[in-house]
Amino acid sequence: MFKRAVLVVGVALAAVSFGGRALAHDFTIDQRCEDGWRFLMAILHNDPLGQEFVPQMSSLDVVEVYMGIGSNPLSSATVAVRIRSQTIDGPVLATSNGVTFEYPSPISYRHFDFPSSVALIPGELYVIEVIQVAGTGNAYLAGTSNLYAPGRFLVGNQFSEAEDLIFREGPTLPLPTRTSTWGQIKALYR
Ligand SMILES: [Ca+2]
Repeated sequence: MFKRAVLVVGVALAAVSFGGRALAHDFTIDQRCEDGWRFLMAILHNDPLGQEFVPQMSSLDVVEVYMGIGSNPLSSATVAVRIRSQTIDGPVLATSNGVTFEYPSPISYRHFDFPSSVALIPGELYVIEVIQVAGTGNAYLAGTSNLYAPGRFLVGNQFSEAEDLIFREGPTLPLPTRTSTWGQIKALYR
């Protein structure tokens, strides 16, 4: 029991020390479009911006999008991700925690967590909408050619069959479970 209590305290301290920053963690990737970027799209000047996807799993906890922030050294941008049903103006099923990026934040996979697990119906169409909720920095999304067949890239209420955003999404990995025999437990206290 003591060992377990120490472990829990350690995790709590680690969480506090990261403050409000998004802490990337492992998750199971369900849908993905991964590539080097071929175009960049500033959120503030092109919204709404999104990407259709068709999950094969029944929930998601994480969306990662390939993005960065340019502009000037004094700028920052707070960005969040919405999950919508069917279309870019469809019902909002969930909104992720906001993540603030300070200049310079080079293009890389940026991690967005949701306050609670988002229930999805496998095979249905959903949209990842990326929004800039605060800051004047130029947060931009990175995309590529049409490498994700199940969905389209959405920009300014239009869609593109020729391009996709670079993204990945899925549920958090289940915690590994360990089975202990009574003999192993007794051995800890000898
Ligand atoms: Ca596509």
